[in-house]
Amino acid sequence: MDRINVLVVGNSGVGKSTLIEAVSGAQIETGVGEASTKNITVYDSTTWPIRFIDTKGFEYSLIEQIKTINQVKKYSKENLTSNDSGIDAVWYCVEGTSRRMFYHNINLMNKLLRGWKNIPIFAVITKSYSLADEKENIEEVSKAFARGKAVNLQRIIPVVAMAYQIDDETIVEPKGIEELCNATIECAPEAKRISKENVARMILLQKRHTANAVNAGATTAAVIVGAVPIPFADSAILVPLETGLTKAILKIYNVNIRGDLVSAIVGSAAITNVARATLSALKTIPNIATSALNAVVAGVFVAALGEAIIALAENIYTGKIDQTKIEEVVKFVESKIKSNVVLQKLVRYMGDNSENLKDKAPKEIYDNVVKEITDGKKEN
Ligand SMILES: Nc1nc2c(ncn2[C@@H]2O[C@H](COP(=O)(O)OP(=O)(O)O)[C@@H](O)[C@H]2O)c(=O)[nH]1
Ligand SMILES: [Mg+2]
Repeated sequence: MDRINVLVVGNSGVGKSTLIEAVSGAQIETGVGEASTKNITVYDSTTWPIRFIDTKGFEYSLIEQIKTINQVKKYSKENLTSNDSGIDAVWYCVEGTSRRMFYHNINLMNKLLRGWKNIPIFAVITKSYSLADEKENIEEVSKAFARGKAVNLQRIIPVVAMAYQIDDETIVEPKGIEELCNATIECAPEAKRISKENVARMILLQKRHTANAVNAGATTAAVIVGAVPIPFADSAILVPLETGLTKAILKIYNVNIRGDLVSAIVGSAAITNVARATLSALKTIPNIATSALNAVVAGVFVAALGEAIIALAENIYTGKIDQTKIEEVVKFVESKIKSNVVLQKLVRYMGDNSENLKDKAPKEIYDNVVKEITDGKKEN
């Protein structure tokens, strides 16, 4: 099937680039001419049949806005042929935290895209961190469209493209991306040819991509938290982070979290003992500061937990594991963590390389360890 060409517009800073990067497999398309496309960046997703045209200059300067539109037109004419304009849909991005600007911004986008009649429009409310504001935001966007000239508005979708950390234990998990991509491909006439199985596969890949991004963020945080000079395995220092991470991943997979599921996992002695045992084994390694060892174990352990939770969530999502059987769930997570390659090979690797690693910062040691161990895995 041909790609669906989606033009992404909205003020600078609303989160257009973050949104596109949050789409699974979205990679910058190379070979797009330089000077004449300074205000646009093109991405193809390898998961979704979508090509994104990311734009700059949609605010303040009218000249930049017109330049951008002209670049889009030129690019479309030369590269996209699916219909007259080449553009199959537009994502209008407005920021969830600036409701007062909705009408002004939507009106502006309508004016700038006036040439493209009847093009399907998706209103994206970016940075929709506040659930309390969601309903009113949707209503206000809807009113803003009603007040202007009629356009082909398809859907209004609140989105969080990247996890947003409110406090130690509260992460606003990403949401809305697969809904937005799915609705977008559905509006294309060719969509009829995509099988249900393929759509389900895209959605699962998207969830996995989103969950991995959340895990990467939590892992970086764990390395920082772990570097404090308290032996973390003996304290509760990582619990808030692990709790937030576990909840966020389960939510991405629409798992309805039952009361004690998360605390049963995070508080499981069998699971905590894996981290503790790793840390004791590492204590015998010379050269590297205890705080750096703590930091690396914290990072590796949280990453392993995150990967285990992703595996768990996928199994629950696809109906292979029953989340109400808490004992079974905890056993599954425990076995996944124990079979984590990085965690298994960490002690040996650090021992063999302590001389090279000793002067590096914790995050650098962590990145090095993960890279070397996982590269080794591919060769074996
Ligand atoms: N945590 C979080 N930050 C976001 C999100 N969307 C945008 N941002 C932040 O907002 C800023 C502007 O985003 P960017 O994508 O560059 O906006 P653009 O100018 O429209 O492309 C960046 O610092 C982003 O990290 C989101 O969903 N979650
Ligand atoms: Mg940008």
